[in-house]
Parts: sequence; C-alpha cells; structure tokens
Amino acid sequence: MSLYKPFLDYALDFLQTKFACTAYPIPPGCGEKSALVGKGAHQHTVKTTSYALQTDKLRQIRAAHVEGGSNLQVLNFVIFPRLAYDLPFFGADLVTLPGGHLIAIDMQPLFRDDPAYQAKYTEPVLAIHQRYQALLPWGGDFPAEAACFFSPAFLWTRPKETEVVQTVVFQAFQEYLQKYGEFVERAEPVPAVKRPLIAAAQQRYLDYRAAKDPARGMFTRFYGAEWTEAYIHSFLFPQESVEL
Ligand code: DBV
Repeated sequence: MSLYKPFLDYALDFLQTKFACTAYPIPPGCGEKSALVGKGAHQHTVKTTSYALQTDKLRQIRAAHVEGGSNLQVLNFVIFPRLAYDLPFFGADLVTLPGGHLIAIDMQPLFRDDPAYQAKYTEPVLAIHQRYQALLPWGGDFPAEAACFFSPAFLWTRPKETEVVQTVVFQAFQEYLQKYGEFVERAEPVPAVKRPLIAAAQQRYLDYRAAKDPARGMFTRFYGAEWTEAYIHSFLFPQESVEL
C-alpha cells in the first residue's frame, strides 16, 4: 500500500502537462535509498525515492517519497521558484507514522507580513483553505518558530481515518497545486533590484528547513547520520542554489 503515490503521480503529471519540465539533477546517492529495519517477524524495508524537475520559472520541484509499510508513508513535496519571481513556495508534508496521519499543505510566503504580497498570493487561496479546513480536524500545536513560514491559508490536520486522506486531503492537495499552477502561469519576472530580497527570503526558508527538518530523526535511524545530512543539505534543501 502506497498511500501517497497517487498524490505524487498527480503532481508530477499535472506539472509536466502544464509546463515544459526538464530533469533537475539529483546528487549521487540521493536518488534511491533502502534499509532493512526492525527485528525478526517485524523486519521490513524502508525505501526513499527522490524525484526532481525544473522549469523556466521553477528552479527545483522536488519530492521525497518514503515507503515502509502501512504505518510508514511520507511524501514531502516542495517547489522552489527561481529568484526572478516573487512566487511563494509550494509545500506539502504528508506523513503517516504509527501514531497517525499528519498533513501540512501550504503556499509558503516570501514576505508574510506584506499586505500587497498577501493580496496577491494568500487571499486567492483562503476560500480553498476554508472549504477544506472545515472538513478536517485542526492539526494542533506546531513549533512556534515555524509559524512565520506558513501563510494564513496553511492547511494543517491530523485526520483519524485513512479514507479521509485518500479523499478530502487528496482533493485539497490537487486544488492547492492547481491554484499554484495559476500563480506560476501568470508570474512575471520582478525588477533586478528586488531579487536580492527574494534571495534572502529563500535563504532564510532553506536555512530553517535544513536546520529543523522534522524528518531528520527518522532518516538518521534508518540510514545513518552521514547519508541523512548529505540528503538534507544537497537534495532536500540545497543551499548553493540561492546564489543570484
Ligand atoms: N518533513 C520534511 C521533509 C520530510 C518530512 C523533507 C522527507 O520537511 C517528514 C521527509 N514531517 C515529516 C515527518 C514528521 C513531520 C512533521 C517524518 C513527523 C516527525 C515526528 O513526529 O517524529 C510541516 N511536518 C511535521 C510537523 C510540521 C510539519 C509542523 C510537526 C513537527 C513537530 O511537531 O515538531 N512543513 C513542515 C514544517 C515546515 C513545513 C516543519 C516548516 C516551514 O513547511
């Protein structure tokens, strides 16, 4: 059972149909990683597979897909726009662990407190957010220091039933991505003087996510610290990519 494979397939297909995508290079060793975990009858494989694309406006579209049985399924899907565009990040963290499902979907703003930015990139998403958040239980507390990276349209839930993930959450994921696709389609390059501000905002985001990746513990247990740090810093949240 691969709970998030339909999400991954939808996203890659949607983006490749709508935009001219080319491969984004995946660093050596990051493409696929497997480990045998657990003991005796509980022993099983945990496999992580990486996907990455780029377009003229999006510098990295990337997914990490973790499959380790029905109690361990993760899809972390992020889009980093090129620095010539003020587009938000698309971020989806779809997580199933023995404790249950955890879902975070958002278009994460570069300039959260700028009213013009909110009007452009958050207000158009609020109706979608309200429609789905009303159908889903609130996800509860999350790290306070992460709050500034989320938009007011942050969909955050811990659904009890797997069926809700397959239906309501899947539908929400598709609508968020479709709306993001509209933003990308309409995006025009910003004047060169604004690009350092965009680069700085992207750098803050990458630094935070690389430092605080909630998957670090999980990956380290399965694959060791060396692989995990290389994966986080060279593939999931690559630092070198933000240079102007
Ligand atoms: N999260 C990632 C990547 C993952 C991943 C790259 C490839 O950023 C998985 C895997 N997220 C993942 C896992 C957990 C979470 C939790 C395995 C569970 C950790 C655990 O319980 O041990 C949104 N993800 C979370 C949480 C949040 C998010 C708020 C709960 C964290 C907590 O309670 O400490 N998305 C995540 C996040 C940001 C974001 C923190 C920050 C900007 O965009």
